[in-house]
Amino acid sequence: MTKAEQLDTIAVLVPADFSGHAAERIDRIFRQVRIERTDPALVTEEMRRTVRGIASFAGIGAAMMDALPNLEIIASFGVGYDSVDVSHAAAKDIMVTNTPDVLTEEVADTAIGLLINTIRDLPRAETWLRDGSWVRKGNYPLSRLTLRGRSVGIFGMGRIGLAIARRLEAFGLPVAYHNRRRVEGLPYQYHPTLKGLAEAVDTLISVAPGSASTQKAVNAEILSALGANGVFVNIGRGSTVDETALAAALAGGTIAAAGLDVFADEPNVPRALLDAPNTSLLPHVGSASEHTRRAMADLCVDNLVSWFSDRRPLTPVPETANVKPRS
Ligand code: NAP
Ligand code: 8YV
Repeated sequence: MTKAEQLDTIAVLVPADFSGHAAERIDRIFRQVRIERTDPALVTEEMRRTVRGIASFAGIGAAMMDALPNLEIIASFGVGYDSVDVSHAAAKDIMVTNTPDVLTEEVADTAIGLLINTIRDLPRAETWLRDGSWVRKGNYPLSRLTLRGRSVGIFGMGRIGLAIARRLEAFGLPVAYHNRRRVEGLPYQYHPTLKGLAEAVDTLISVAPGSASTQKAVNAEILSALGANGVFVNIGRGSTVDETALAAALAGGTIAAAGLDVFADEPNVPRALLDAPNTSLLPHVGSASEHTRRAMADLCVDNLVSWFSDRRPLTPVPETANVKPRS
């Protein structure tokens, strides 16, 4: 029997909202089982008996894992896996994989675009042209803020943080960062606390993962430390920000502007952030090009193929890296 014939007997559960390319590949290689959403109440007896893998955009909680006793692997679509209960997965010997590296440069490009949009007001300038204001009212007002002379702090100097830092270097801007651990060999100033970083810079870019340790880390104190000329950009996770404190800081002039690609309760964006004249907002499009989403889809599926054919994952998350295959 060939590997492909063996793989096509393996049931892989795919919730409805998923990448078309990944779903097509799963359908060709495995026995794909579709489900409307990741709700344990929708798990049938047949799924319970047969499903050994999940491929998903959406979060997978403990109850979903418990509903599938033969589940061996969750192939999560995306590098951030805060919506997967990885400690429960590790406790149940379920492998979790993510999609690092293949999206790093795309997300760093988006972060830089969002930074410039926020500081130079380019989306509103384009609206000015398109709605005829240029003809009727003349030139668009000069931007109050500039990237020139800024110093940038990166909260989360990992793969994407480093790709952002390299771009900023080419812009001639000094870069500093905060992680829990200093990264050896980097030419950027390390700050052991986020507050220390915010005090030292006027532009803070967050690309930190969502987790208990980063929950609302960017709060009123951090924004106040950034100062009145401060610009905050978030391309990491909305959960890392106290959005109420951010809206107040923007309204009261504690900081000058914010650019946000991610929000605490997506797709719902707080009214105060939507209405603020000093925000630039994107609907979580950091990695959202066809090119990069295809590469993420391939890595997501390749993890399933590698697990079920060679019994090893390609890109396990650290929390489940030691999970062993069941046979
Ligand atoms: P990564 O390489 O794992 O980098 C994460 C960095 O954050 C690490 O350097 C880590 O360093 C630091 N960190 C983690 N917890 C921290 C804490 N409590 N305090 C301070 N620093 C902390 O991950 P990546 O590939 O760069 O991705 C980063 C995140 O970007 C993802 O998790 C995801 O949430 C987000 N993302 C967003 C989009 C989008 O579309 N907007 C796209 C892709 C990724 P230490 O462990 O030393 O603290
Ligand atoms: C995707 C992301 O939007 O990789 C991540 O962590 O946030 C984004 O690339 C998301 O994963 C799609 O589900």
